[in-house]
Amino acid sequence: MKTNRAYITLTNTFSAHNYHSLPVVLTKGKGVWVWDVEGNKYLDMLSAYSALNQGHCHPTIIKALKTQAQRLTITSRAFHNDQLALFLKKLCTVTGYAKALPMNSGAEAVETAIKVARKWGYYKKKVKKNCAEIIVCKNNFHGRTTTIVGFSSERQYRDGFGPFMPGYTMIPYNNPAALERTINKNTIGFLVEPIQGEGGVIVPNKGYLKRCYDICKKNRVLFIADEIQTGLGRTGKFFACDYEKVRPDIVIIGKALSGGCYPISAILCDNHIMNVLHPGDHGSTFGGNPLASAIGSAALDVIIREKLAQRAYKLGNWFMNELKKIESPRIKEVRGKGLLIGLELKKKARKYCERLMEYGILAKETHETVVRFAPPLVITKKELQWALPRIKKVISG
Ligand code: IF1
Repeated sequence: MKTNRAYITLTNTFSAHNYHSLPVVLTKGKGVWVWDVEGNKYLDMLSAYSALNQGHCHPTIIKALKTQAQRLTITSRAFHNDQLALFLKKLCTVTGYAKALPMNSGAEAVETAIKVARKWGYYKKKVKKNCAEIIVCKNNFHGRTTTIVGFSSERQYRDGFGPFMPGYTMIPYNNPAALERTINKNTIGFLVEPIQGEGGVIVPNKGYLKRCYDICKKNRVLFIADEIQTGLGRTGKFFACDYEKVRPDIVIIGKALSGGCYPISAILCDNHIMNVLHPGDHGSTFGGNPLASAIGSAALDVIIREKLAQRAYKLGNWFMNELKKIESPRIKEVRGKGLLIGLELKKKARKYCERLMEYGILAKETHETVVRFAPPLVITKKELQWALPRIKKVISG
């Protein structure tokens, strides 16, 4: 049997050094638990950045995967397949949108939303050719393509990757007045995360999304919500925008849309927007393939059948309150919604994540000082109760 160390050395030899992973090599997962190659067991409190809302290897999703994998995996969109329609119908029925466009990664879905919004801007809003502008927020995270990092405010994400795409204007997050001030006749969209995940689990003021939405409506600007991390139950509602009864013009989803079993993403919008696309305008070899569609269908079933949003709401509120009770001069703030929780420390969080690992809890720091707690939504109160004293010990010990 190889050790964690042996695999890590091998990875360092053959992999690009674009990650600073915690020193653990996982080999098996079930529900909220994972095991490393040396047989140690851990509680997964990261959930692959919310891709695993349904937990590791959910039997319903794995069954759909196996069944479909033996029948038909991909046709390309040159031909139809018998799984896509059912998946998209389910997705549209559950979310209340008229149409969905499937892609693979989150970043690709963000790019798709940008393309659809721009085309809507030129053909419907009649913005002058090549002048469309999209407003984004400071401290955003929408993915890693050259277009997307071009409108990031994080120096490391941009450095060395220019030149960048024009057509983006950055405003501060959580500031509706800035949005109102910045919109001009060429503005076609406002792209926003309902809660900034990578930004450090930043929860905007109550009413922020609604006010921004109203400003967008007034100015005929598309309100585009990146719910890739916050959507599909994570924050205690199906979409985080539901808290403010905001129905975005375009919703972007990914991650848990497959329950972590396959890269599946999508954008959702109504006909008057989606219909700007015509054959040949956009596509993807793997997007909407039958294997992905069968998996996506099953992953949605699990979210609904197991009431994962409601679970996240109840357990998240309880767990966050428990975390707030921890008395330690090291803690700056505990914040979040549902089971997307950030514990901000006054110093660097990496060391604490390493210590949590020693206590059997996997969590990952974000923005240097924030420990993110985002376990699979299938977690039980008992399992959270198991984690609490360990977290307390690491944070205050
Ligand atoms: C990595 C972070 C989380 C996202 C939102 C789009 C995407 C993401 C709101 C792109 C992706 C991932 C990327 C992943 C780590 C993870 C992450 F720490 F980097 F920021 F979740 F918080 N919109 N977030 O959160 O989706 O193309 O990756 O499928 O290692 O870069 P993708």
